[in-house]
Amino acid sequence: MHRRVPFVVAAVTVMIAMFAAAPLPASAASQTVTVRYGPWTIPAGTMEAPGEITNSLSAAAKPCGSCDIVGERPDLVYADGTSANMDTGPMLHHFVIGNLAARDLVCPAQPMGDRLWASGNERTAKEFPPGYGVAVRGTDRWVLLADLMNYSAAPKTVYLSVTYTIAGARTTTPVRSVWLDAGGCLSSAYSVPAGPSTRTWTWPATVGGRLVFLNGHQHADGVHVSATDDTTRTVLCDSYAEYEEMGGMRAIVRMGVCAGDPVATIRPGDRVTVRSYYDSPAAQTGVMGIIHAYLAV
Ligand SMILES: [Cu+2]
Repeated sequence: MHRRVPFVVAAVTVMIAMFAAAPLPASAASQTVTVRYGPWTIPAGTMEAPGEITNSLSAAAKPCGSCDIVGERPDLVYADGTSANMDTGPMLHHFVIGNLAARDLVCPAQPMGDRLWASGNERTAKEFPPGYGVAVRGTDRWVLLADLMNYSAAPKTVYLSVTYTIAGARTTTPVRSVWLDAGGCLSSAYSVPAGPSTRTWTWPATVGGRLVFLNGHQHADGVHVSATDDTTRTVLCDSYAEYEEMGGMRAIVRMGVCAGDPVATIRPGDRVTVRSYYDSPAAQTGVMGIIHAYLAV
Protein backbone atom coordinates (compact mmCIF):
# COMPACT_ATOMS: atom_id res chain seq x y z
CA MET A 1 0.00 0.00 0.00
CA HIS A 2 1.39 3.40 -0.95
CA ARG A 3 0.07 6.59 0.57
CA ARG A 4 0.86 10.26 0.36
CA VAL A 5 1.16 12.23 3.56
CA PRO A 6 0.94 15.96 4.17
CA PHE A 7 4.45 17.31 4.36
CA VAL A 8 6.13 20.66 4.81
CA VAL A 9 9.02 20.99 2.39
CA ALA A 10 11.99 22.76 3.94
CA ALA A 11 14.75 24.60 2.13
CA VAL A 12 16.15 21.43 0.67
CA THR A 13 14.89 19.21 -2.08
CA VAL A 14 12.94 16.41 -0.57
CA MET A 15 11.58 13.26 -2.07
CA ILE A 16 9.47 11.21 0.18
CA ALA A 17 8.31 7.66 -0.14
CA MET A 18 6.09 6.00 2.36
CA PHE A 19 5.44 2.32 2.68
CA ALA A 20 3.32 0.40 5.07
CA ALA A 21 5.53 -1.92 7.09
CA ALA A 22 4.80 -5.06 9.04
CA PRO A 23 2.80 -4.20 12.15
CA LEU A 24 4.71 -3.93 15.40
CA PRO A 25 3.68 -6.07 18.32
CA ALA A 26 3.32 -2.77 20.23
CA SER A 27 0.24 -0.62 20.13
CA ALA A 28 1.12 1.23 16.94
CA ALA A 29 2.29 0.10 13.53
CA SER A 30 5.52 1.53 12.19
CA GLN A 31 6.29 2.59 8.66
CA THR A 32 9.34 3.82 6.83
CA VAL A 33 9.77 7.28 5.37
CA THR A 34 12.74 8.07 3.15
CA VAL A 35 13.77 11.71 3.04
CA ARG A 36 16.27 12.87 0.44
CA TYR A 37 18.42 15.88 1.31
CA GLY A 38 20.33 17.72 -1.39
CA PRO A 39 21.36 17.35 -4.15
CA TRP A 40 24.92 18.54 -3.96
CA THR A 41 27.49 18.43 -6.74
CA ILE A 42 30.89 17.60 -5.27
CA PRO A 43 33.77 18.95 -7.35
CA ALA A 44 36.26 16.61 -8.98
CA GLY A 45 39.15 15.46 -6.85
CA THR A 46 41.93 12.91 -6.66
CA MET A 47 43.12 10.42 -4.07
CA GLU A 48 45.65 13.01 -2.90
CA ALA A 49 43.31 16.00 -2.89
CA PRO A 50 39.66 14.97 -2.86
CA GLY A 51 37.03 17.48 -3.88
CA GLU A 52 35.12 18.54 -0.79
CA ILE A 53 32.06 20.60 0.05
CA THR A 54 30.47 21.54 3.33
CA ASN A 55 26.94 22.90 3.22
CA SER A 56 26.05 25.82 5.40
CA LEU A 57 23.64 24.85 8.13
CA SER A 58 20.28 24.60 6.41
CA ALA A 59 16.74 23.71 7.34
CA ALA A 60 16.12 19.99 7.03
CA ALA A 61 12.87 18.14 6.52
CA LYS A 62 11.55 15.87 9.23
CA PRO A 63 9.95 12.55 8.27
CA CYS A 64 6.71 13.59 9.98
CA GLY A 65 5.13 16.54 11.74
CA SER A 66 4.78 14.61 14.94
CA CYS A 67 5.84 10.99 15.48
CA ASP A 68 8.28 8.72 17.26
CA ILE A 69 11.34 7.63 15.28
CA VAL A 70 12.31 4.06 16.16
CA GLY A 71 14.99 3.55 13.51
CA GLU A 72 17.17 5.54 11.11
CA ARG A 73 19.30 4.40 8.14
CA PRO A 74 21.47 6.89 6.23
CA ASP A 75 22.99 6.48 2.77
CA LEU A 76 24.62 8.65 0.14
CA VAL A 77 22.97 8.01 -3.22
CA TYR A 78 22.93 9.07 -6.85
CA ALA A 79 19.76 10.43 -8.47
CA ASP A 80 18.75 6.90 -9.53
CA GLY A 81 18.89 5.74 -5.90
CA THR A 82 22.02 3.60 -6.18
CA SER A 83 24.56 3.96 -3.41
CA ALA A 84 27.33 6.51 -3.99
CA ASN A 85 30.56 5.43 -2.35
CA MET A 86 34.34 5.68 -2.59
CA ASP A 87 34.56 2.96 -5.27
CA THR A 88 32.98 5.51 -7.63
CA GLY A 89 34.33 8.63 -5.87
CA PRO A 90 31.95 10.08 -3.28
CA MET A 91 32.53 9.78 0.45
CA LEU A 92 30.03 10.75 3.12
CA HIS A 93 32.62 12.42 5.31
CA HIS A 94 29.88 13.15 7.79
CA PHE A 95 26.44 14.59 8.26
CA VAL A 96 24.70 15.80 11.39
CA ILE A 97 21.01 16.56 11.84
CA GLY A 98 20.19 18.68 14.87
CA ASN A 99 16.99 20.04 16.36
CA LEU A 100 17.24 23.76 17.10
CA ALA A 101 14.15 23.61 19.32
CA ALA A 102 16.07 21.63 21.94
CA ARG A 103 19.48 21.79 23.56
CA ASP A 104 22.15 19.16 23.37
CA LEU A 105 22.13 17.19 26.62
CA VAL A 106 25.92 16.95 26.89
CA CYS A 107 26.80 20.29 25.33
CA PRO A 108 23.95 22.83 25.75
CA ALA A 109 25.90 25.56 23.94
CA GLN A 110 26.25 23.46 20.79
CA PRO A 111 24.99 25.59 17.83
CA MET A 112 23.30 22.62 16.12
CA GLY A 113 20.91 22.19 19.02
CA ASP A 114 20.08 18.63 19.98
CA ARG A 115 22.15 16.44 17.62
CA LEU A 116 19.72 13.65 16.80
CA TRP A 117 21.30 11.83 13.84
CA ALA A 118 24.79 11.63 12.40
CA SER A 119 27.06 9.33 10.47
CA GLY A 120 30.28 9.16 8.55
CA ASN A 121 30.88 6.99 5.51
CA GLU A 122 30.23 3.88 7.60
CA ARG A 123 26.49 4.78 7.35
CA THR A 124 25.53 3.05 10.58
CA ALA A 125 21.86 2.11 10.75
CA LYS A 126 20.14 2.70 14.07
CA GLU A 127 17.41 0.48 15.38
CA PHE A 128 16.22 1.06 18.91
CA PRO A 129 15.05 -1.85 21.04
CA PRO A 130 11.27 -2.33 20.76
CA GLY A 131 9.35 0.33 22.66
CA TYR A 132 11.89 3.17 22.42
CA GLY A 133 11.97 6.13 20.05
CA VAL A 134 13.09 9.70 19.43
CA ALA A 135 10.08 11.98 19.81
CA VAL A 136 9.47 14.43 16.97
CA ARG A 137 7.16 17.36 17.70
CA GLY A 138 5.53 19.91 15.43
CA THR A 139 7.60 22.71 16.95
CA ASP A 140 10.93 20.95 16.29
CA ARG A 141 13.17 22.68 13.76
CA TRP A 142 15.70 20.38 12.14
CA VAL A 143 18.92 21.59 10.56
CA LEU A 144 21.48 19.68 8.52
CA LEU A 145 25.23 19.96 8.24
CA ALA A 146 26.88 17.79 5.57
CA ASP A 147 30.53 17.39 4.61
CA LEU A 148 31.01 15.44 1.38
CA MET A 149 34.16 14.41 -0.46
CA ASN A 150 34.89 13.08 -3.92
CA TYR A 151 37.91 11.03 -4.97
CA SER A 152 36.80 10.80 -8.60
CA ALA A 153 38.34 12.90 -11.39
CA ALA A 154 34.77 13.87 -12.38
CA PRO A 155 32.28 15.93 -10.33
CA LYS A 156 29.54 13.86 -8.72
CA THR A 157 25.97 14.81 -7.87
CA VAL A 158 24.63 13.06 -4.80
CA TYR A 159 21.82 13.09 -2.26
CA LEU A 160 21.82 12.17 1.40
CA SER A 161 19.03 9.63 1.73
CA VAL A 162 17.78 8.91 5.23
CA THR A 163 15.19 6.21 5.83
CA TYR A 164 13.34 6.73 9.09
CA THR A 165 11.17 4.08 10.71
CA ILE A 166 8.39 5.93 12.45
CA ALA A 167 5.62 5.06 14.86
CA GLY A 168 2.74 7.15 16.16
CA ALA A 169 3.48 10.14 18.37
CA ARG A 170 3.87 9.25 22.04
CA THR A 171 3.63 5.50 21.44
CA THR A 172 7.20 4.78 22.63
CA THR A 173 9.38 5.58 25.62
CA PRO A 174 11.35 8.66 24.52
CA VAL A 175 15.14 8.53 24.27
CA ARG A 176 17.49 11.51 24.38
CA SER A 177 20.60 11.82 22.24
CA VAL A 178 23.84 11.73 24.26
CA TRP A 179 26.79 12.89 22.16
CA LEU A 180 30.08 11.80 23.76
CA ASP A 181 32.92 13.37 21.84
CA ALA A 182 36.67 12.86 22.40
CA GLY A 183 37.15 16.17 20.57
CA GLY A 184 35.34 17.93 23.40
CA CYS A 185 32.11 19.85 23.60
CA LEU A 186 31.93 22.37 20.77
CA SER A 187 34.21 20.88 18.13
CA SER A 188 34.62 17.22 17.20
CA ALA A 189 37.88 17.41 15.25
CA TYR A 190 41.22 16.83 16.95
CA SER A 191 44.75 15.80 15.99
CA VAL A 192 46.62 12.52 16.44
CA PRO A 193 50.36 11.87 16.38
CA ALA A 194 51.98 9.04 14.41
CA GLY A 195 51.63 5.70 16.18
CA PRO A 196 49.17 4.56 18.83
CA SER A 197 47.33 7.31 20.67
CA THR A 198 44.40 7.73 23.03
CA ARG A 199 42.22 10.78 23.50
CA THR A 200 39.67 11.02 26.31
CA TRP A 201 36.91 13.38 27.32
CA THR A 202 34.62 13.09 30.32
CA TRP A 203 31.00 14.08 30.78
CA PRO A 204 29.83 14.37 34.37
CA ALA A 205 26.36 12.98 33.70
CA THR A 206 23.68 15.57 34.37
CA VAL A 207 20.90 12.99 34.12
CA GLY A 208 20.54 9.30 34.69
CA GLY A 209 18.69 6.63 32.79
CA ARG A 210 18.87 3.58 30.59
CA LEU A 211 21.21 3.52 27.59
CA VAL A 212 19.49 1.54 24.85
CA PHE A 213 21.62 2.21 21.75
CA LEU A 214 25.20 3.40 21.18
CA ASN A 215 27.38 3.58 18.07
CA GLY A 216 30.89 4.78 17.39
CA HIS A 217 32.38 7.09 14.77
CA GLN A 218 36.04 7.47 13.82
CA HIS A 219 38.08 8.43 10.79
CA ALA A 220 40.71 6.44 8.85
CA ASP A 221 43.34 4.86 11.15
CA GLY A 222 40.91 4.80 14.07
CA VAL A 223 41.01 1.46 15.89
CA HIS A 224 38.11 1.72 18.30
CA VAL A 225 36.22 4.19 20.47
CA SER A 226 34.65 3.35 23.81
CA ALA A 227 32.43 4.88 26.45
CA THR A 228 32.83 3.86 30.07
CA ASP A 229 31.16 4.82 33.30
CA ASP A 230 34.26 5.49 35.38
CA THR A 231 32.20 5.84 38.55
CA THR A 232 30.79 2.32 38.34
CA ARG A 233 33.75 1.00 36.28
CA THR A 234 31.46 -0.25 33.55
CA VAL A 235 32.20 -0.41 29.85
CA LEU A 236 29.09 1.03 28.22
CA CYS A 237 30.13 0.31 24.63
CA ASP A 238 33.37 -0.42 22.79
CA SER A 239 32.94 0.25 19.08
CA TYR A 240 35.58 -1.12 16.70
CA ALA A 241 36.25 0.22 13.22
CA GLU A 242 36.08 -2.37 10.42
CA TYR A 243 38.03 -1.72 7.24
CA GLU A 244 37.76 -2.75 3.62
CA GLU A 245 39.55 -1.73 0.49
CA MET A 246 37.40 0.73 -1.44
CA GLY A 247 38.50 2.71 -4.47
CA GLY A 248 42.13 1.83 -3.71
CA MET A 249 41.88 3.12 -0.14
CA ARG A 250 41.51 1.49 3.25
CA ALA A 251 38.09 2.70 4.30
CA ILE A 252 35.97 2.26 7.43
CA VAL A 253 32.93 0.31 6.30
CA ARG A 254 31.40 -0.44 9.71
CA MET A 255 31.58 0.80 13.28
CA GLY A 256 30.37 -1.38 16.14
CA VAL A 257 26.98 -0.75 17.74
CA CYS A 258 25.66 -1.67 21.18
CA ALA A 259 21.92 -2.18 21.57
CA GLY A 260 19.89 -3.59 24.45
CA ASP A 261 17.06 -2.96 26.88
CA PRO A 262 19.07 -1.61 28.49
CA VAL A 263 22.73 -1.83 27.48
CA ALA A 264 23.58 -0.15 30.77
CA THR A 265 22.22 2.27 33.33
CA ILE A 266 23.91 5.52 34.31
CA ARG A 267 23.19 7.74 37.29
CA PRO A 268 23.34 11.53 37.61
CA GLY A 269 26.87 12.53 38.58
CA ASP A 270 28.54 9.46 37.08
CA ARG A 271 31.71 10.27 35.18
CA VAL A 272 31.10 9.03 31.64
CA THR A 273 34.30 8.97 29.58
CA VAL A 274 34.76 8.53 25.85
CA ARG A 275 38.14 7.11 24.75
CA SER A 276 39.23 7.22 21.14
CA TYR A 277 42.12 4.95 20.08
CA TYR A 278 44.05 5.60 16.86
CA ASP A 279 47.10 3.98 15.31
CA SER A 280 48.06 6.26 12.45
CA PRO A 281 51.12 5.84 10.21
CA ALA A 282 51.55 9.63 10.24
CA ALA A 283 50.37 12.58 12.30
CA GLN A 284 46.88 13.74 11.25
CA THR A 285 44.62 16.67 11.91
CA GLY A 286 40.83 16.63 11.86
CA VAL A 287 40.17 13.12 13.14
CA MET A 288 37.15 12.26 15.30
CA GLY A 289 36.21 9.86 18.07
CA ILE A 290 32.55 9.88 19.02
CA ILE A 291 30.15 7.59 20.84
CA HIS A 292 26.61 8.61 19.98
CA ALA A 293 24.26 7.19 22.58
CA TYR A 294 20.51 7.23 23.21
CA LEU A 295 19.27 7.40 26.76
CA ALA A 296 15.81 6.83 28.20
CA VAL A 297 15.82 9.35 31.06
CU1 LIG B 1 33.83 12.54 11.39
